[in-house]
Amino acid sequence: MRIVVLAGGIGGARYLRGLKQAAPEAEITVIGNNGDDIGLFGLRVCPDLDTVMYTLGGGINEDQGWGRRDETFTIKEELAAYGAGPSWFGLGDRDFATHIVRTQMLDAGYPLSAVTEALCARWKPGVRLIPSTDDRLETHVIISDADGRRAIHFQEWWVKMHASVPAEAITPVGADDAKPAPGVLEAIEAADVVLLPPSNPVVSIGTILAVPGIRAAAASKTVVGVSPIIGGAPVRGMADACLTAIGVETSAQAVAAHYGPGLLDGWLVDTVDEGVQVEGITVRARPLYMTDLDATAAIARAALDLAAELA
Ligand code: FO1
Repeated sequence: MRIVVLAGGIGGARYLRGLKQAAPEAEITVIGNNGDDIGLFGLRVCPDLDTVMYTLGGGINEDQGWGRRDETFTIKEELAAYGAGPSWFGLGDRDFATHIVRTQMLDAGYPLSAVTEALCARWKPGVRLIPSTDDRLETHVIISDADGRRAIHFQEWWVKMHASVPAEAITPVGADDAKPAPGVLEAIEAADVVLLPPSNPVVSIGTILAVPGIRAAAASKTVVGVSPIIGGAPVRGMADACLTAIGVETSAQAVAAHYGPGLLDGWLVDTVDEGVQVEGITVRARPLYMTDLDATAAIARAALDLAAELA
């Protein structure tokens, strides 16, 4: 079976671990979000691609859900001693090596998709990981605060401000002109099913879908999603702040309606949301907390079962 997954960071990566257990024989292609990518200290940092790669490759800091385990922060401390910012983004020493290799390869002319493949040769995530695009794509957030109305990088809003200032708009800068990375559309065309994990529907999956061609390709397939919202609240992260910014209510029903029946065929909601209905989309209620690997594999299996029914 060929499965394509559109994945953000922590939620996507953990879901993928369950999917690998649920479908060990499947050929899984992961299309990763680039909207969180940021240039720091002259280096290209791709948090969501790295979170998937480290999680599936056994190198993730399990408590945080991002960054490397057994990490040290000597470089960060040394940079701070020079007053070289930003200090609010925690890059560890081991993680720095990934960004150095990535940046060296990008500077040598390799596209991000080839660089990601090279990094994965070390981590062996057991899936094919492709960025949504090789073109520059970054999510920016429009805010108004004491410094006036301005656009800031998504990571500044998310990590530095903890989304405490309301987002007036969230924009995937560069998306309109971006082309899907090589292999993205081909993988979707060849897929038996496209899965949407419980990733952020705005800044993760929404940004992948904003790359021209990806949404249309996925829409022609059987698509099953897992709600990131349980009982009216995000399971983790600050998806509610992102949904509010685009005028979507924080509910399992509203997120499915936002994706729309043109894209989604099936939608898994948690048992507390049993009874939710969305026009044109088949909804099933299952326990959706990814408490451990077996629980996560059961969620992935439920998505595949629903897809098989709807195909
Ligand atoms: N998230 C934080 O909350 N604080 C950090 O300092 C931080 C550093 C960081 C470094 C590398 C990396 O790959 C991810 C990192 N993240 C950090 C997570 C990341 O900012 C976001 O959670 C994701 O981009 C959202 O998917």
